[in-house]
Parts: sequence; C-alpha cells; structure tokens
Amino acid sequence: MQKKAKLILTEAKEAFEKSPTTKLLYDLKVKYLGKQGLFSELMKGLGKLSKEDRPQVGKEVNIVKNELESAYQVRLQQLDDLEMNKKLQTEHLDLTLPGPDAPRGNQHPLTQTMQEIVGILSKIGFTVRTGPLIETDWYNFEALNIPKDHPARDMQDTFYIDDTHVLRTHTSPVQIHTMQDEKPPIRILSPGSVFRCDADVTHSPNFYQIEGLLIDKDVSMAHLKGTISFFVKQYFGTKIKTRFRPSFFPFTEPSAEVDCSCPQCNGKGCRICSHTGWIEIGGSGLVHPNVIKSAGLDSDEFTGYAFGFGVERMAMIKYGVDDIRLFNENDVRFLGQFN
Ligand code: 2U9
Repeated sequence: MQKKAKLILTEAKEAFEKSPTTKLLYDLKVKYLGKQGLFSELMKGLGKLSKEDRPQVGKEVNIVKNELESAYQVRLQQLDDLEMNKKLQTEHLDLTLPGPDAPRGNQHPLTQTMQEIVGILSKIGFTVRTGPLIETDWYNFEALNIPKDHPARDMQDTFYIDDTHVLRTHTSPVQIHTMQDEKPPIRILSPGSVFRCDADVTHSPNFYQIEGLLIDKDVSMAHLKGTISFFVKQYFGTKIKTRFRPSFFPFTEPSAEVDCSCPQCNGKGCRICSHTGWIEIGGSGLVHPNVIKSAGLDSDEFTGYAFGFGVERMAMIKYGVDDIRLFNENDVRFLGQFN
C-alpha cells in the first residue's frame, strides 16, 4: 500500500509540474487528492489491513499524501507567479492618464430661476436684501397692515413658533426692516424661503418668493406697470404681454394681480393656461400708507410700489412643470434637464 502511495505521488508530482495553468492544476488536484480521487480510493484499502498493521501503514500513507499536498501548493504558487509576471509584461497601467470624466452637475432650477429674476431686475437698479426666517408677529403681520382678524393669520396658514413668533409667511418683513434701516429712495428685492400650511400639486409648505419694493417721492401705478412689463418681457420673452387685474391685499392700495399671456401657447389657449390665454404670475400694488407709517417713514412725503412672485410658479410656467413637488424630490432625471 505504501508502494502504491509512492507511485501515485511520483505520477502526480510529474503531472503537477507539467501542468501549464492553474485551471488544469486544479483538475489534477481533484483527480489525485479529491474526495473521490486516487488517494481516497487507496485509503479505503486501510480497512482490509490487520488491526496491528493499520496505524503504521495509515501514518506512512498520510505522510505521502501531505507531501503531495505540498507539491500542489508549490506548483500553484509557481503558476500564480508566472501568470502575474505575464500580466505585468503584457498589461500596462499608465497612472498618469486622467480618470474618467465625473458627471457634471448643475444648479438647482429654483436657484437658476431666482438668479435670473434678480439678474433682470438688477439691470434697473434693484439690489438684494435678505432677512431671518423666523419673524415676530409684528414684522410678519402687524407692520404690513394685516389686522388681527385677517384670515392669513389663521393657524391653518401660518406655522407659529410661539405666541409672538412665526415662520415668515412672505419675505415682506425684509422690506420693513430695510425701510427702518435705510433712507429712501429704496429699490430692493427680497428673494427667499417662506412657509405656509398648504400642500398640493401647486402649493408647498416651504417655497420661495421674490418680492420687490420701491420707495420714493411721487411713485405711481405707471411706474409699477412699467417695471413689471419690462420684467415679464425679459423673463418670458419679448412677445409676452402683461395684464393687471384689480385685487386686494392689506399691504397695498390700490392692488393688482399680474397676469402674463401664456408663454406655452403664446396666448392662444392651452391646458397650462386653462384655455384662457393668460396666466397669473403674482401680485402688486402701491404700498399702503399704513405700511409706510409702520416702518417709521412719513406717508405724506413717501410713496412706493411693491410686487411679489412665487419662484416655483415662475419656473413651472416657463418650463411647463406641472407638479411643484418635483423641485424637492432630488431626482437627477428631473434636475438634470435644467443644465
Ligand atoms: C411691503 C409692502 C408691500 C408685496 C406684494 C404681493 C402683492 C403678492 C404673492 C405672489 C405669489 C405671494 O408667493 S405668492 O403667493 N404676492 O401677491 N406681494 S404685493 O407687497 C409688499 C411687500 C412689502 C413693505
């Protein structure tokens, strides 16, 4: 039995050494050392030996088996080295090559829209002011001539922090702060985040507004209309018309809602403009004398106009987006279209 083991060893060692690849070497390992291999077959013969002979023969055959296992490991290492050397000679890695291009991002469509609006109005002298997101009841409502019983103060519309503080429902408090801090003429824009208890396809509880305020002597509706018409043509295109509809806001008198001819159908009527040819884009008016007085200015000396746009709405109208929630879902398939 020991002889037979040695014969297998000699044959297997030779076969291992001749094996040209690790794959073939593995097949040989199965042939000789596998569960159903030649060595296992040989071991079955141990059972036929006498009790006295079995331990010694078993020991010797095992030594041969171990030798064969080492021979396999040695050859495996040789072949691995050969294969690695071959790879190193044939495959080249140029570490000085530039890596693959990283996909290029773009600014969020709302940031782009906000910057575009600011860019247009800055051409006619408006500069940007910003302010805190948490405001006192006085700056958010009282100073803007919004009386205590006004529906906009309802818990449904406003996020209250405590009895006297709210998440601002519009950026108008920024204009009150500016009127308190700076001397007229004032010509400012306040872009920023605002909060209202409201959520559906066209309303988000946290959205962006951009408001404008001009305070000077003898300001009229004509100045307001000129500014807004200029803005609309710059933002939507020179063919787009502007229309003012009488309205009511506590902070302006007179007040007007601002419509533009539908940029999607050029005023012919489509699904976007509910077949009217017109789309509401914001509100405007002459600043109410009470608001001018609240901010500490003389309402006999100074007059002003103000306007407000929703940034999401401006982007939705221009790009034909029908669901406001898309702006906050971080889906790059949507966001990447504004590159
Ligand atoms: C001061 C005085 C007056 C800003 C104005 C509107 C009309 C208006 C809406 C547009 C879409 C709000 O986001 S929206 O829902 N805004 O209709 N905003 S006048 O009036 C002011 C602001 C500040 C001191």
